[in-house]
Amino acid sequence: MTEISKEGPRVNSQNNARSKKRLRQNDNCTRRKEARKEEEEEKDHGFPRTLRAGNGYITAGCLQPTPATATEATFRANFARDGYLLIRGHLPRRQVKAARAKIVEDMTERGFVEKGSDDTKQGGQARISKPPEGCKEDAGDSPGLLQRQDLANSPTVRAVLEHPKLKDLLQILFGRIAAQRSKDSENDQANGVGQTAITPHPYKWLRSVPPGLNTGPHVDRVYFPNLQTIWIPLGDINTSLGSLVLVPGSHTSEAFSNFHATYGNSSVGKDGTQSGWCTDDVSQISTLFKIDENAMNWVTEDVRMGDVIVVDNRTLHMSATNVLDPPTWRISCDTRWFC
Ligand SMILES: O=C(O)CCC(=O)C(=O)O
Repeated sequence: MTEISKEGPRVNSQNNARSKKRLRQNDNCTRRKEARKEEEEEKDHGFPRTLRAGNGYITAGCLQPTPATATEATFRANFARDGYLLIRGHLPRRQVKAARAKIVEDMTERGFVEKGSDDTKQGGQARISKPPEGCKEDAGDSPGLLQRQDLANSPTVRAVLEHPKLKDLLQILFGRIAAQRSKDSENDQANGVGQTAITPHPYKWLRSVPPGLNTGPHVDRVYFPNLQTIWIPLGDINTSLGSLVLVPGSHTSEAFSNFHATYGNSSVGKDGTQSGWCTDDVSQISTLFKIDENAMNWVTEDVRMGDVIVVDNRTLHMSATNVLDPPTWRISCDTRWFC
């Protein structure tokens, strides 16, 4: 009796402990599964996506960021392999927000942004207050930021566009080449061995892109053979607002040899806005330049203030058309650098 009464509770407590353990294991397993699912979703987050690009549509995969904590060797290796580097949070977000606020304040004063729509802290965006009908990015009926070098060079904005961390990054990617060039050049010898000529181009391609517009497919080399580009989102820009889209590996891939020997080797204009696109019809690129369809892998990503994308000047890229509703300005800047 005693045995039973003693044994009974012991068996029960063992059973309880076992079932609690099982529950805990189940819980852990469910949590692990959920975490894995979240990770998967985070990895894919809606990619591939169908995006409008000018007159056509493309299917785009996901641009792969290189962690800001990666080694210099990894930065160089990824850039050499892919022809781009996306680095999240490379610039202080607070500073980029301040630059954006300065630009949006100017646009609001001039009646281009709906007052109060751009509270970035609340996830707001610069809503368009003037109809963007037929509005050209650089014309009189738009904020014409490309012509606003005064704004680009205002201390708050310039602090971002010429942030020392941008130069540091280019130093990692191009420093050795620049140092070699400097060593080779008699004129630059005075700078001393190891000094480099990495300097920002004084002109800033500050853009306010209205709905319906994008930048067509091109490589920067045809405009600027001696410059390299760092594209800086001056707002949180998702693919619907018109983020940068590019083809990884297109800078060196054998599949693009005809493209580089023809279009890529031309010198098409200096304004860097519209002229010089390799075509107006994205669906025609592979046919026009005899590029294997399998090599035409467009990728893009939602980017945030603080992120930067370095683009090799031979990499095929464009921006997605701004299709965000309600109508919103996409604000960004291409900075160019002598490297
Ligand atoms: O922001 C854009 O629309 C295009 C940027 C671009 O093509 C570049 O930076 O070279």
